[in-house]
Amino acid sequence: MKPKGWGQQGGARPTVFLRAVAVLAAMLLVTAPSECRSAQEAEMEEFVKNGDFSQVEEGKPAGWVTIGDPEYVTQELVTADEGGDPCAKLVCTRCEGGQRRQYAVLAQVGQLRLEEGRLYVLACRMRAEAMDELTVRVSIGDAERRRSSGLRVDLPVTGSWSEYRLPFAAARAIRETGRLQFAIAEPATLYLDDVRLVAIDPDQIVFTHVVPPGSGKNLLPNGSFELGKIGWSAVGRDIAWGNLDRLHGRVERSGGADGRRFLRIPLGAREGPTLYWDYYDPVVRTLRRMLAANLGWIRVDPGQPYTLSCDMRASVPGVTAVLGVRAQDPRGAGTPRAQDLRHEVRLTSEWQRHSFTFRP
Ligand SMILES: [Ca+2]
Repeated sequence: MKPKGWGQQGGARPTVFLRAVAVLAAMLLVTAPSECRSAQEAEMEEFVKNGDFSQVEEGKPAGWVTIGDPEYVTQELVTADEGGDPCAKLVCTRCEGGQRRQYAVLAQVGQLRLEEGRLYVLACRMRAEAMDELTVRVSIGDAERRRSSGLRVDLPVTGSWSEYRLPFAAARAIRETGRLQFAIAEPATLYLDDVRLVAIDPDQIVFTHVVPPGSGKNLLPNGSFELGKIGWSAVGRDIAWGNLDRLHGRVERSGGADGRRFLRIPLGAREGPTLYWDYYDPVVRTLRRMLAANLGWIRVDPGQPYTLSCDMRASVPGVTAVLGVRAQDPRGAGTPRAQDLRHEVRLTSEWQRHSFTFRP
């Protein structure tokens, strides 16, 4: 989440105080598609041929091919045996840069049949050897028209087998010219197995990582920070990159507008949070805006009015803050209700109630 205007005005060194009975950034509507699972998924239609790589033709996986520019890429696809279980092994020994970034690609062409707007899950297992970037680009698209199906993601891989599960809504229909591909951009070895692409029924989706409803009217737990930082984060979900993977600032024990405690986020100059990041180039950057977001999705009724409100004040009058919610829809990104809703406010040095009414 990238809230706009959440930071300082001018060159002063303000401190933003945030006292939320609601929040600064709430995550709304039931679901993160990557966190959902369909009970009947296993019974759904399969679209990938020889996804378990049990069919072998002349030492190579049947139904699978390699794609790449031979001027820049040298690669070979074979069937490997991992403890009695056959899998695909893509060995890339040369991957040189041309005008464009070059890839060694393991692909299945012409088997897929996707309907526009329908929900699918692509699942597979992967591991890699001698890979520096530890990244595999997985995508489904129309190769002839060079258009994505809506699935195009860089997945982290390691030397050990990992399972992957990628729910997505098809952005367009995919027919005979469709291509499912796993691409690497360096000399390395990729192992792939148990590739499955199934259609899922939105009505069968069970959502997880949901905030359970409380006894009161407020849908946000610990909105007053009386329990400290419990239930809060910097980006609204658990992440494993950068040094700002948790809620910045501290919970003060007295002086709150509701109860005793409140969240204080220092921003600006030396007091501000610093992002350290090393992918690809080393970055040390003082941040001038910072987010406090609740953990977990909150179930809401689409189209109904909801109000996000909180008490805020700043050490310097005129500081801009933003109240916001992120809405998600079971059908995934790109649907009308999957959106970020923002409301910008100006703070004074006194506690003041700010509210934002919206219809998700
Ligand atoms: Ca297998």
